[in-house]
Amino acid sequence: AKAPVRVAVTGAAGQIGYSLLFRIAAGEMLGRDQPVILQLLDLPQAQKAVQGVMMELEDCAFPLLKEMIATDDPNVAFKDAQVALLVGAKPRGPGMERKDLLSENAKIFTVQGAAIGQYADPNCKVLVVGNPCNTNAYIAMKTAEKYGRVPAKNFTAMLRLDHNRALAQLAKKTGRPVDSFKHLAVWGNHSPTMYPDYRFCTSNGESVKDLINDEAWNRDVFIPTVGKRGAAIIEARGLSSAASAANAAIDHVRDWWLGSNGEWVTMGVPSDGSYGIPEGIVFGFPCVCENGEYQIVQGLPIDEFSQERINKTLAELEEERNGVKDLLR
Ligand code: NAX
Repeated sequence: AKAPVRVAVTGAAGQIGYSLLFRIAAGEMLGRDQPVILQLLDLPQAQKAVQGVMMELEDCAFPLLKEMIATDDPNVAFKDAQVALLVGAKPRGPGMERKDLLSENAKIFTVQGAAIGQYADPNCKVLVVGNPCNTNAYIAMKTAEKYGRVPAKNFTAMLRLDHNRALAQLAKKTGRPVDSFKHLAVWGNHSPTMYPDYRFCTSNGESVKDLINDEAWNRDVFIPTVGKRGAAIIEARGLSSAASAANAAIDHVRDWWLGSNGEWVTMGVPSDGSYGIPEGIVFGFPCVCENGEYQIVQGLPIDEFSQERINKTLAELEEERNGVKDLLR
């Protein structure tokens, strides 16, 4: 039997946590033959709720769930973790400016980045879900870097929900099954500036761009619908996306861990300079995963329209990075 993998999850008492933990314990993330140990982090005031979630996990009698711990100490939660899902974050409160949100979260992600950098498994794969996820991942990466153990490339942010949302819109538009689409990309920040890009997308070998053949729909319907989907869910549900976010987190880590079988998946990863994105900026790129590593898909032509979109989402990320510069000294 395989040795259990330690999976740290932060924000374990939150709504995404409630959709996520049961699926991890059921083997949907790391494989149906992979035992797991859950290391759950949440704030002191949420510990009682975490205990409740653990009681329910216990009551599922999952064969793969070997052990669980709950803690409010990041150094304990990330100890020897091979996968870390950073879901917990400070939500934007009433009257809070974007820059307050950034700096409040910067504090959380410097602490957690330091804990990962010192105590996690040196190959720990980190996925940041908590918003603003690209910049939070950047902060955790930069902080962890100081300890020289966990490589910068292991710090990723979740663009997969945007990728899945884009797939769903394409399926609706064309009437084709969602799993017929290959080679979709979402570039940039997990924010309304992201650029979902179906120029390279195929369905059963046919060009989706040719099938749709409607640039106005791309510009005026598709891109804004995907970009504003999070807000539309809040408007309808009175709560932000949770089950679909948990599902995307499972997809992201599963493909990274087990491989994407040659298929493109969107991941927010620290740029290596690809497509002119400055090194280190955590940016949504089309990636292919194999043997536990991701590679950014190279050599895609970027036309003028796409370059404008990429520049816009990049400018936002550079502004976010500048906003937290002083905290990273
Ligand atoms: P909830 O407010 O339901 O839960 C958050 C949990 O995190 C709470 O239990 C809270 O006590 C905990 N927490 C807060 N600060 C913490 C810290 N420093 N350490 C450990 N735990 C901490 O939020 P939920 O709906 O679960 O969303 C979590 C995060 O995901 C939010 O930041 C949200 O914006 C973000 N999202 C990101 C998405 C993406 O695609 N990247 C989509 C969904 C979601 O909006």
